[in-house]
Amino acid sequence: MFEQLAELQKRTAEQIANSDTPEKLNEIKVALLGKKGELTAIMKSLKDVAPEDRPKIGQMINDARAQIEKALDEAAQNMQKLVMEKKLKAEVIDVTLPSKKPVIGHRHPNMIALEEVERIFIGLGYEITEGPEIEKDYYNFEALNIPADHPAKDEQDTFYINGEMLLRTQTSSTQIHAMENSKPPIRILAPGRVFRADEVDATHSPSFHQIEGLVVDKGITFADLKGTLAEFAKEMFGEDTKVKFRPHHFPFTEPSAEVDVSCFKCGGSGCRFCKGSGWIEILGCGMVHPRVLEKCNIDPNEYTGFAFGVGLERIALLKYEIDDMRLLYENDERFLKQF
Ligand code: 2U9
Repeated sequence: MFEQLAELQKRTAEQIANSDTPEKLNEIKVALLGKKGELTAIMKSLKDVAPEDRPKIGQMINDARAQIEKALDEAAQNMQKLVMEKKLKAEVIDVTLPSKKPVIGHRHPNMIALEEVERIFIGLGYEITEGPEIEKDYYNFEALNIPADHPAKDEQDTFYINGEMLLRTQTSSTQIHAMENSKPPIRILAPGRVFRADEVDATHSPSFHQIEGLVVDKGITFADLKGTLAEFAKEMFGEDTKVKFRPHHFPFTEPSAEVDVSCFKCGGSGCRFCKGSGWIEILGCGMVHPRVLEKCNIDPNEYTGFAFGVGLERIALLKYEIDDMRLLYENDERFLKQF
């Protein structure tokens, strides 16, 4: 028995020394101390030993078992230490290396242009108002004096959600809410996203942004509108910029006009930028139609108002000399960082 145990201890020590994974150590442990293990079998055979020899042999088996368990534990600990050392070496961090520079984003040309327009009108005493992108037909069309048979109401031009709700085609609905909820004097600027069922090309997109202005008070005339937009054009495009009003038609304003600014590239003499005409069309405007005031419970005999609308992308394209609107929607950092 003594020799058997000594041989077992020697063999196990060799096996432990040759193990290089925790799994192998576990295999050795099971083979010795498991239910059907070699040492377990020796312990079971103790009952066949003569009673007077049992304490001594029992002690020997227990010593051998303790020694093997200790050797297995030590080997496992060493192995863990080695694994940890290897891991730490592989993950060594050089704190003296320079860090990666974070990529800083850029303000979008739309945003730069919007903030510039807002700055100008805030300076003229306007408040910025925003409204919902999903609107009732009433706020987008009916309250703006756009009749049921108007071509803009066609499903080819407007995204309808159902019979009553739609994606707004202009931010004017925001101003209708403002007129319903407050009394004149009103002086507001309504920027926001609008939607039209347009195909994408260099100058069209199904979703773009508008900035609309509205002033309602006693004694507001077309002269106030002209003065306001002349001032805006000078601040936005340069002190020498002139404005030209051409008669136009909108259902929500009467009279209505389209406004050109003198070309800020050539000063009006004609160039590639203004297609030789010396003028660039930038916005639409007019005196708020009396029917629109009436629908908002504002007496058109007591109050008058003017309104204007401008496409934000159009301003950004002109001001930053961008020739394709699609560039404004791609968010390519190489494009954006130029502004
Ligand atoms: C109310 C009454 C009237 C806003 C106006 C325009 C003229 C106009 C276009 C510019 C380019 C739309 O983005 S665009 O395609 N807009 O020409 N907008 S007057 O008139 C209003 C607004 C609110 C209550």
